[in-house]
Amino acid sequence: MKFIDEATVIVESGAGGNGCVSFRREKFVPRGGPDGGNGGSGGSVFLIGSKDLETLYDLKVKPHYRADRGQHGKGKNMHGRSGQDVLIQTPMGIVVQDGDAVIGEIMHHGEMLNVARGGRGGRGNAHFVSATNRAPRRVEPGAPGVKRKLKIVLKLISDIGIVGLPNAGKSTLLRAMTNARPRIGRYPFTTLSPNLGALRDKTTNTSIIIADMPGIIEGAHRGKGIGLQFLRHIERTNLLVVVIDASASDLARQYETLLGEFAKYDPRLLKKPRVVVLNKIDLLDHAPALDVQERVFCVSALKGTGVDMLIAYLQNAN
Ligand SMILES: Nc1nc2c(ncn2[C@@H]2O[C@H](COP(=O)(O)OP(=O)(O)OP(=O)(O)O)[C@@H](O)[C@H]2O)c(=O)[nH]1
Ligand SMILES: [Mg+2]
Repeated sequence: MKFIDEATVIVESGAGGNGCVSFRREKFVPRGGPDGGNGGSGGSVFLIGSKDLETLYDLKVKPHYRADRGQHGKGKNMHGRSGQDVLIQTPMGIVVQDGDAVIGEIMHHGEMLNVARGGRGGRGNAHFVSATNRAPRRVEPGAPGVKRKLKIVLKLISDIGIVGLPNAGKSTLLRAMTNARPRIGRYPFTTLSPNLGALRDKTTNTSIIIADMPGIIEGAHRGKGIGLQFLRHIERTNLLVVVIDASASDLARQYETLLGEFAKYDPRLLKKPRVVVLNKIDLLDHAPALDVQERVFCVSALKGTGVDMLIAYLQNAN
């Protein structure tokens, strides 16, 4: 299925039903009192988090949602039926915006967010009886529903993000560390959308979720390549694993290019803890060197060399 991480949906809540003007009419009760019921409230539209969904694909193909209106109140003190709510299932880890304003997030399974509140039902004339007015003709109309255009953005929830230039061996590293089986290729941009893998810790019986990102190239922050649209997914990670192809030339420049893109996209990314992985050491006959402040691991994701040490570090860091 296509990985869709952004969708626009139009949601519309139902209007409330009108209150009713009515007076009791019975054969031997000449002037029965007012008995107009209240209108029912309009249905609301809710988003609800589901652990079974991974993309916004469903919202992309069905972007319109509308809840029913409330029924009008009736005589004999009958209140109108409320309109049914509409529940839209979404993946977890979404941010919901109306224009530029963030109106909420859904982070957990079953978490609900009311994105279009149903209109209140109007009160019927029975409600307005008072000592001075025993036969009110006053009623309220139902409140209108609201219509909103929402932008929904999916940000993967992962603990660790693997980032790097194209072809550095990010997916191979994810494969070496987790149960995930992402595609691996000798050419750049093999990975077109993030791959998630779980790194299980058998002693504590917990998992760390690791996301392997598409390659980032110079100019990504301006939309070059495909890395940019996925940079936001790493906003939420606790730690970045920066993979560098140690068999290529100029490791320092690879590293600077990446950090430069982070800085231009969102400087907060640079504040995240990170480690550097010099990959493909099986192709070298000398130990690679990169002079940086961060912790550096030399590995061969393909052969598995050095991967255990990296795993131990990540498990302790999380
Ligand atoms: N010799 C060697 N080759 C490796 C190693 N890790 C990855 N490769 C190779 O490098 C190429 C790219 O690997 P990928 O894991 O697809 O790289 P990536 O960083 O995910 O690439 P994109 O998704 O395109 O950005 C493949 O041909 C891999 O087999 C390694 O440790 N040693
Ligand atoms: Mg890849």
